[in-house]
Amino acid sequence: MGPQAVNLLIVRPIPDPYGWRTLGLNAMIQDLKRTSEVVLVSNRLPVQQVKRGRMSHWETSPGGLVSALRPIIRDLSCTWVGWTGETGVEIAPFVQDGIQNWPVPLVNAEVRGFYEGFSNRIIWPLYHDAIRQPEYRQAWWKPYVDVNRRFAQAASEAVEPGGTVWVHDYHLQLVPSMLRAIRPDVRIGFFLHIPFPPQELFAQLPWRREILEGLLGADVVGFQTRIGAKNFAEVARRFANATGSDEIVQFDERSVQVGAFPISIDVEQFETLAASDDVVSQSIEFRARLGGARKIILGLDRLDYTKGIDTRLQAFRELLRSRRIARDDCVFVQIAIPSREHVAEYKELRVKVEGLVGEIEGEFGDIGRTPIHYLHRSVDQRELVALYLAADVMLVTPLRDGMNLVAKEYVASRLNNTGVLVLSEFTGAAKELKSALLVNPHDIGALVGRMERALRMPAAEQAIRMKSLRRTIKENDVYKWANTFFHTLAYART
Ligand code: ADQ
Repeated sequence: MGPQAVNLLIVRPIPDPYGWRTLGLNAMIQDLKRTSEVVLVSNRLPVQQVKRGRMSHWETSPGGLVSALRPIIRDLSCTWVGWTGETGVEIAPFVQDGIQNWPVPLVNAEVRGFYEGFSNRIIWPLYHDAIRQPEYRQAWWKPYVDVNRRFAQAASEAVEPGGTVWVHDYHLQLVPSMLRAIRPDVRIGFFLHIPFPPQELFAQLPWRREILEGLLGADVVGFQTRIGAKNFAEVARRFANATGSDEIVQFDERSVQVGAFPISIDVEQFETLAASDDVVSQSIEFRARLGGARKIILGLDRLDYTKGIDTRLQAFRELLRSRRIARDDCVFVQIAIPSREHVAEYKELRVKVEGLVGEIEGEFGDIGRTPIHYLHRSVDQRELVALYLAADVMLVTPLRDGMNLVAKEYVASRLNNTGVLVLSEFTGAAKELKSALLVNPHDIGALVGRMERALRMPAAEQAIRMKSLRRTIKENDVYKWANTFFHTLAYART
């Protein structure tokens, strides 16, 4: 997946959301677009732009979705529709690693209304149990509709007659019905990566009927868990006049198949990395740098209030205060990847987390020895696996999470069946990874107890649990996930 030259890159400022259409470049761009049998649509494209001086090129972003889909789409003509992450620039479609990338332009005002506003301050908190109060601001609805329409339009131009379009995630819930209105000939799938909330919460959404009608434009609507699928079917019947069962919902004289498709990871890829010499030696070095015999507890997340990083830190402080584990016997490493830094709740969370880290250091640190290491940055994949190998205990304690891939990545990396996964009951992953030490992350006392138990767990029990976890993830890797979804979509009764 090395860098490749861009086929054509046109980057120029655009004066307004639609102004680019008048720039006179449209005819040239049209010539370069080819239609595809399969079109994937997600908020972000699977590529990132790497700039060196005045030159720039695209690289495929590391990530489960691209690697999961590549074997399936390899022999098909495939297009990916999405935003590049840059505003105010127009970029023509280009091919990278055999996939045609079809950029959808956004301007700053849209990023504020569609992305930071409607998607991340209404849908994200509401769908995660409303653990932060959603801000139902009317002004964010229009940009959400407008941007969804632009994505639907792009998908409709990209797909071949009778082709398949797979739409991803909460930013694009209106795309299925908008696309169906333009292209009734295509098969449309939708997959939600985050939880779908129960009726009592979803009912709050001022645009609940419109969102449901948007999703019901798909032939298959997929969720991470059975409960998410059931919640959706219930609200579709209650608020959108749909009928039918939890599995086949009837709407607008069509059948919509609803189901659970728990996402996973490329298990083999993690196993290969975990067995490679450089990763193993880096993990040994991490261990030595962290204090040799000390047990290592690891947390690794996007810095997001759903991930329970603050309560996890409070629990670690309680554990040290209680002296149930001596401060010299363990060390906590928290890696937090920066995320949505323009959104107020995320700024507040950073202040809170960094405050707690400081308090723990102040209370339990010593000259030359700290009980906690906190990194506010991303790590590359080899470093990531080296950390998983070094960690005796992995703490995955979100207050709510659609799936949580970190838990699966840790398990995939533990080739020698050692290590303990402490996993929140409120993750999708907990439905599958039943041999983990499950915990209610809202209960700090329970978290403290689980941490202690994990740190003291005998090797024999670790091995039994880890073997069972590894069996589970090997049976359902990301290839199976993508295959199952495509298969369901291909055979859906419509
Ligand atoms: P996320 O909320 O981003 O995903 P998660 O499933 O844990 O959560 O995936 C995070 C990914 O980022 C993992 O692959 C992890 O390795 C990586 N990562 C995290 N911190 C990192 C760091 N500091 N440096 C480098 N990499 C880091 C959303 C939903 C989840 C759902 C996924 C997939 O919120 O519930 O599991 O999509 O559907």
